[in-house]
Amino acid sequence: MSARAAVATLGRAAVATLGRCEAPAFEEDFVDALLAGLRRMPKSIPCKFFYDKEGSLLFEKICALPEYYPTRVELALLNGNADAMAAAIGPGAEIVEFGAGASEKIRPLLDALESPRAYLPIDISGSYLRSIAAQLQMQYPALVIEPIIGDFTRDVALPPPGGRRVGFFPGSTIGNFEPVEARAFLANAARMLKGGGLLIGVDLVKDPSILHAAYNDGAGVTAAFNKNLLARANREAGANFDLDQFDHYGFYNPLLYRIEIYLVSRKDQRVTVCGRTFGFSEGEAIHTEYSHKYTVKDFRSLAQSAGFIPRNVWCDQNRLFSIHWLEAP
Ligand code: AVJ
Repeated sequence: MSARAAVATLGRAAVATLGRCEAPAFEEDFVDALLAGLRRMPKSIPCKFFYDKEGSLLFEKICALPEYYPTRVELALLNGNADAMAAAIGPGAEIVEFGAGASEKIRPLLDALESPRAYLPIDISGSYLRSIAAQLQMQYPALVIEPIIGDFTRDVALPPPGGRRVGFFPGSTIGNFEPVEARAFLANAARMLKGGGLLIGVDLVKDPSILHAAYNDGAGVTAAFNKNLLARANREAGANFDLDQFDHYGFYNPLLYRIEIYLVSRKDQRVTVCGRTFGFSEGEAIHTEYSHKYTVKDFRSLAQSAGFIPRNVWCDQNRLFSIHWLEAP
């Protein structure tokens, strides 16, 4: 039963106390996922819920942090190799971006591509996406821009293709999936992009201390980004998390090639979410994110096993980050 259905069956009095659980369609998703995740053992909250308005702004701050190299290095790769990437993609492509965010990274490509047919940014953050798309349209008046509000980790309804369809999936967001899920996502993308391909950014395996610093910045922005999940629960799910009683904890697990991120309870405590009480023991963790890292070789074989033909790879000199061009046969 969904949280909203539960509220409906509890009747008037309950609705008054659970008022904030009566959320519009997109937040209802969050409330349901939050309740389900807190009932699980270990407790967890899916990382896609980081990106409400506050979270999207905090993520933009992360991208500007000295310790967080992925955004800077990937943008430099896109700027420095846009012509070669555009040549690989070919003329008349219809570009679909998965999780477009601020749509910053598509710009060097849009400038280099030969007569792109359309740009379809998909993002979960609706109002943000609309304003970004409107801004981009003013700068690219001739380009067909069709923003699609949706969750690309599920099936998104796309309009029928207007030509060769090419996916753009920067940021190493693929790293949020566990490898089995990453392969399923890629296999689905390969079907959807048949006859075209996928340009995808992938963060690389490297010295664990560099990875550790990237997710434990000195200014505490990553901690605030992580804790925003609890702040969001307070805003949208009638929760009463005390943000000072949870700590951000992130580390690199070198056996599984991934950053693991948690919120750890500082004490035994009870928290109310949407009228239900959840107990947290001292030291108990809520899992909030994985960020998997790959070697170039391992990512190419993953892509191949999902039905792509791996073609070009672009890497920076320090081998911090990679961008792969995968053909979808
Ligand atoms: C947007 C998923 C690529 O995994 O590096 C940054 C998210 N989390 N700092 C990443 C994130 C903490 C980011 N991705």
